Amino acid sequence: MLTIQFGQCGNQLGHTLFSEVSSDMECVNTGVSHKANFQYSEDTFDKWFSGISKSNERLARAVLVDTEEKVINKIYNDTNNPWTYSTKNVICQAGGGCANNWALGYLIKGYELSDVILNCIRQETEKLDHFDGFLLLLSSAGGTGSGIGSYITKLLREEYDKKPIVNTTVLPFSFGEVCTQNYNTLLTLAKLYNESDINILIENEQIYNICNNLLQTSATNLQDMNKVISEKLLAVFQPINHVKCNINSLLSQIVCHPSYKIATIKTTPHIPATSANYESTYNWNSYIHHLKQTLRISNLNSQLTNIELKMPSNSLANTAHHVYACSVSNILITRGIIQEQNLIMTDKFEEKHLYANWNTIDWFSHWHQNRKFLNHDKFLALVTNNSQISYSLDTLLNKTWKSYIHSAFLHQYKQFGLEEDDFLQAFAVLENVVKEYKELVSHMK
Ligand SMILES: Nc1nc2c(ncn2[C@@H]2O[C@H](COP(=O)(O)OP(=O)(O)OP(=O)(O)O)[C@@H](O)[C@H]2O)c(=O)[nH]1
Ligand SMILES: [Mg+2]
Repeated sequence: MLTIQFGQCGNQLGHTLFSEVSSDMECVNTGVSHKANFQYSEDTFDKWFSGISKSNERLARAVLVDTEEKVINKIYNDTNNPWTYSTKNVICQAGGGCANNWALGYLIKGYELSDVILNCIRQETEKLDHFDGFLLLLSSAGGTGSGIGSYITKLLREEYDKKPIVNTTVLPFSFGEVCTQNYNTLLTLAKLYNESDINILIENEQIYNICNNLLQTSATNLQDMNKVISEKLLAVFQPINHVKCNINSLLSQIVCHPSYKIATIKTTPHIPATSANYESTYNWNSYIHHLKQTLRISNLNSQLTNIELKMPSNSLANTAHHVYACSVSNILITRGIIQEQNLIMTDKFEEKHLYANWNTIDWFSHWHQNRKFLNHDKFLALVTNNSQISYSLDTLLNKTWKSYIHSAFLHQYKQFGLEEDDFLQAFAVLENVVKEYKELVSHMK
C-alpha cells in the first residue's frame, strides 16, 4: 500500500497513523505465539514501510504533499520515532497554502505540482513486486487536501486504472471553521465519488466527541483526534489472519454496487487509559451488540442518541422495536483472543432485514485477527456502507445551497477559473448520491 498525505490534516493524520503502526508492531502483550507475532510484524512492515534508513529507522511508504512548510517541517523533523519519512518523498511548494480554496488547489497548484507528485509516486510503486493500492489522507475543508487531493486522485485513476484508490476524507466541524468549508467539501466529495473506489468519511465532530465523552481527554486537541482516527483505520488495514483479506477484498465486499461508494468505520472500545483494566469485563458479544446498535436510526417518537458515543453494556437489551439503517454491506473485524467460553457470534449482523434486498449473496463478512491490537484485549471495527450517511450529506447540501443561491464567496472560486457549471455539476453528483442512499430504505429485505 502507498499512503499519500495531503495538506495539514492529511500530513498530521498520516504522521500519527505511522506512529500508531509502529506502536502496534512494538506491543509486548500480543496474546499469540512468537512465530505468529513475527508474521504479523512482517506483514505490517511490508504494508506500511519501504525499507530501513541509514540510521536504522523504518522508512514510511508515504508521499507527503503540502503548499506550506510549517506542518511538513514539524512532522519531518520529529525524530522521536523508530520510523521516518524519506526526504525525496516530501513535496512542499512553499507559497502560503491554498487559502481554504478548492479551486486554487485543484486548478492551479494541483496542476503545477502534478508532475513532481506523480514521479514520486511512480518511483515508490515501481519498487514493489506486489502493489495493493493507494490510501489517500486529506481533509475536505481546506484548499490543499481537498483541491490537490482531488486532482491527484483523478490523475491516479487515469494512470493506474486497475489499482484500488481508497480516500480517507476528514469532514469539518459543522460550525465555526471557515466560510468556504462547505463548498470545498461539496466539490471534493463529488470529484472523489467519480474517481476513487471508496471514500471513507471521518467526521471531526464525532471523533472529538469520542475523545471527550469516552476517552475523557481533557482539552482534546487534533493529535488526540488523529489517534482515534488512526485506530479506526488500522483496525481495518492491519493484517488479518487470512492474508487474502486485502484492499481488493475490502472493496469487493463494501463497494459491491457502483452507486454506493461511501463507508464509515465504527469502533469499540474507546476507554480512558486509566480504566483499561475494565476492558476485560466485556465479552465479544456485548461489543458486537453495541456495534450493531450504532446502525440504529431514530424512529418517529424517539430522539436517538449517538450510540458510538456510549459505553457498551453486558446486558443485551431487547432490540425488537429498534429501527436500523439499510446497509449495502458490512464487514466486522475483530482483533484479540477468542476463548472457548467466549466465542464470537456474528449472526446479529447476518440478519437479512438489515440489508438492501438486491444484495443477495455477500452482504456481510467477518474478518478476524488473534493478535491483540495496540494492547487492547479486544478491539472491533465495523466497516459499513449504509443509508445513515444521507443525513450528514443532506445537511451539507442544504447549507451549501443556501450560500450558493446568494452567490456568497463564489468570486473566490471564479478568480481561479471555476465556473457556475462546475458547482452545479457537483451539486448534481452529490444530490444523486443522497437520493440513492435515501432510496436504499425502500429496498430493505
Ligand atoms: N482530524 C483532524 N482534522 C484536521 C487536522 N488539521 C486540520 N484539520 C481539519 O482540516 C480542515 C482544514 O483543512 P487543512 O487540512 O488545515 O487544510 P489544507 O489541506 O492544509 O489546505 P490549505 O491550508 O487551505 O492550503 C478543518 O476542518 C480542520 O478541522 C488534523 O490534524 N486532524
Ligand atoms: Mg494548510
